[in-house]
Amino acid sequence: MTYPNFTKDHKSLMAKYLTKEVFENLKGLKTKNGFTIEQAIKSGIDNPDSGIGVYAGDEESYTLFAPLFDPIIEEYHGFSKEDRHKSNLNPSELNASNPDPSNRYIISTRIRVGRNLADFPLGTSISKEQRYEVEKIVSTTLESLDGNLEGRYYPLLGMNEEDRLSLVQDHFLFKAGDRFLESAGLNRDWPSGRGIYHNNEKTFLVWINEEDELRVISMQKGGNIKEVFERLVSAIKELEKRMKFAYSEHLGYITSCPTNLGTAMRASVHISLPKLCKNMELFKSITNKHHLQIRGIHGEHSSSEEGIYDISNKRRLGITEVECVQDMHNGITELIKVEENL
Ligand code: ADP
Ligand code: DAR
Repeated sequence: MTYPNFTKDHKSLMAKYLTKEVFENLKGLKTKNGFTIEQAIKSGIDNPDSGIGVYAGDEESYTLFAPLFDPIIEEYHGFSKEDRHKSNLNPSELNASNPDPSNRYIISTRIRVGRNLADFPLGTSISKEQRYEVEKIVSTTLESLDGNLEGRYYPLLGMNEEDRLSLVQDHFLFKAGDRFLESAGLNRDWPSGRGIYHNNEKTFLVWINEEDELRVISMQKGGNIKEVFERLVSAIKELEKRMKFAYSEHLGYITSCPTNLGTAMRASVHISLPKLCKNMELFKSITNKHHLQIRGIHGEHSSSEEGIYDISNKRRLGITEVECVQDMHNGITELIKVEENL
């Protein structure tokens, strides 16, 4: 492999930190799963508009290719190679009364974590057979759950296209064909080995084998952030009794994209801010202050519709799960206060 021919359009952190020297040091290396730097950076080369531009193939990638991953992790998370992640999944430490009890602004709340099985490579380098094994282990474990987590697994293979589109449109299911995931090798053999588990109320859901092997999701209408977090924590605790997830003292939960390391948590609301969205400078000054990210309502790389935005925590590594949700709650509380005073 020769040094990539970056153009002026390649603005990702990978393009910034993959100097010729770093490339020469890494280009001949392979992890025990055979994952190479060439595979890690392919998405960022194919998609110049990538923000990050790199994916790991396994936990070992983060140490073997550290000369590239470390500066990216430091810039995105403000987390140095000497830092150690910490976890706190105790909802009683969350100070989060409903910021919108009359449901004037918050349409829905969703908190998710990514997880990957400890004894398998990540989706970027997993084989078809291993992906099937992950699907079987996870779906069987989920279907053993009871109480408010009880539900059913729906494989994507063979799913009625109308049902699939309706689940995506209603924000329950991942979209298909993401070009960033495609280049990273995360869509190989699509749709086999992929699917969604959910309880009858669709307030507890798990995606299997999309960007990570599990995306564990708690969501509901309205702004009762604490209740959404409590349900997610009880689900995580049930799953951690039954499965071993890839975790490191330094990086926390291991994920395919470095932006999701640590808590692997994204706590978001879909919120309507019709006045504030006309003053994006003020809007962004508040989200920046609370380390929040603004997205469109159909997930990443989508646009907002009718002044409705997806607002979520940006920081995931080096802060705890409680702090991720607290970031989001505090920012949303201030956004609503400013919207009411406009
Ligand atoms: P992820 O949060 O898993 O990283 P995305 O940002 O792509 O992924 O969102 C995945 C799906 O979840 C999208 O359909 C998006 O509309 C939906 N979603 C995200 N946040 C919320 C929310 N607060 N309420 C309802 N749906 C949401
Ligand atoms: N394509 C990646 C996405 C980065 C963060 N989002 C994730 N992991 N879904 C990029 O470099 O933009």
